[in-house]
Amino acid sequence: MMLRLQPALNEAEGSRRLSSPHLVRISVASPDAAIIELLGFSMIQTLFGSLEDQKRPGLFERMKQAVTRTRENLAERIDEVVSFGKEIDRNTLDDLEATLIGADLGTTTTQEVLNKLRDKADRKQIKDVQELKRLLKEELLAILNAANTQPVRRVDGMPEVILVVGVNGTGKTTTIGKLSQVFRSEGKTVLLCAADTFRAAAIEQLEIWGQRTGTEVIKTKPGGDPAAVLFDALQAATARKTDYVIVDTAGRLHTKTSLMAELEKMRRTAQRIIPGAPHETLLVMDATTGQNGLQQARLFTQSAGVTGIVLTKLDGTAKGGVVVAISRELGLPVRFVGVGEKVGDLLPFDPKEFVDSLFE
Ligand SMILES: Nc1nc2c(ncn2[C@@H]2O[C@H](COP(=O)(O)OP(=O)(O)OP(=O)(O)O)[C@@H](O)[C@H]2O)c(=O)[nH]1
Ligand SMILES: [Mg+2]
Repeated sequence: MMLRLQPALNEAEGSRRLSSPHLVRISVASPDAAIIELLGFSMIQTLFGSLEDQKRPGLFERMKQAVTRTRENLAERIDEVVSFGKEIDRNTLDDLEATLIGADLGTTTTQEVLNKLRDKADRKQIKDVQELKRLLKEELLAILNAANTQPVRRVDGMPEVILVVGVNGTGKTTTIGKLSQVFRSEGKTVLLCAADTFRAAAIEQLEIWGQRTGTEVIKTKPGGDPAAVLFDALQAATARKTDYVIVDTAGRLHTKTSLMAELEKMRRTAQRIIPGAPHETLLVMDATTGQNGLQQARLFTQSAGVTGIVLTKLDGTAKGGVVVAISRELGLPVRFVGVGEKVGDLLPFDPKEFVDSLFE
């Protein structure tokens, strides 16, 4: 039996990926297993997902893995600061300050959290280090839950438009590739729009992600008008009743004013073609840049109508506490986190799961 395998279609995230359609011959060797001979290599795969898939840890485990260094930096330091069995008073909490700042919670957020804890310590409500951690988790969770803007609801039958913005190098294009994979694996249709026309390489990079995830890319010539290519993409998406359009944008800050004007023009264009668009404007932030990244992010939140955050490179940092600082200081929810460079390395952000993963 010969089959054509479409890359990435109906694949659970992170499973074996093919970069282009492959002809395969399947001979069923047992009721639930098939030997798949791919041109060039062969592998054994069950009919209902690869062996690799079955071994994949759940989302919580993946989050835990991604924040390993942050956890070491936070929860384990707390154990060092607060000796076992010792009653927690104001002085102990003063020692905690450096730990929280070290995990990149930021000074404002750290002070806010510590003030709440000091009140409790004064009333002798923190018996031991376990209690302290539980209260700290509660405070962090409350901050994360307070930021809960929702995307604009799409009109039925019209595409949902997601504009992806952020400083260059933060991971916009990579995130778009991963996001496309998430939607495609849910059976949705997606169009990518290459509106970062400033660098020729930017368009090519998006096209590679398009091939990887089996998603069409609407593009123009390098140097073309980003709003014009957005116009084309939205017209195509409307005609085809595509579920999602994800728009890549440029991120250079040295042309800050023109970049913001460019984004504004794109928003107006989107609005003219699709009611409510862009429904979601995701600001991509690099977790490794910590508080500096937060400063730069403010420029976008002030003028680009951001509705949610994607925090990338959480896998490479001990300062994952910046998630809390972002939510608190930008007042915006983190929607996804990037935990690696591969197509399956995007996790939906769940505040409770995140806080638990920092302490368990
Ligand atoms: N470890 C890790 N690396 C990531 C993650 N997300 C993106 N990267 C890497 O970060 C680098 C920059 O990513 P891009 O997607 O090109 O960033 P960009 O924002 O589109 O950059 P410009 O187009 O220059 O504005 C690449 O090497 C990515 O592989 C992540 O979650 N974890
Ligand atoms: Mg890019």
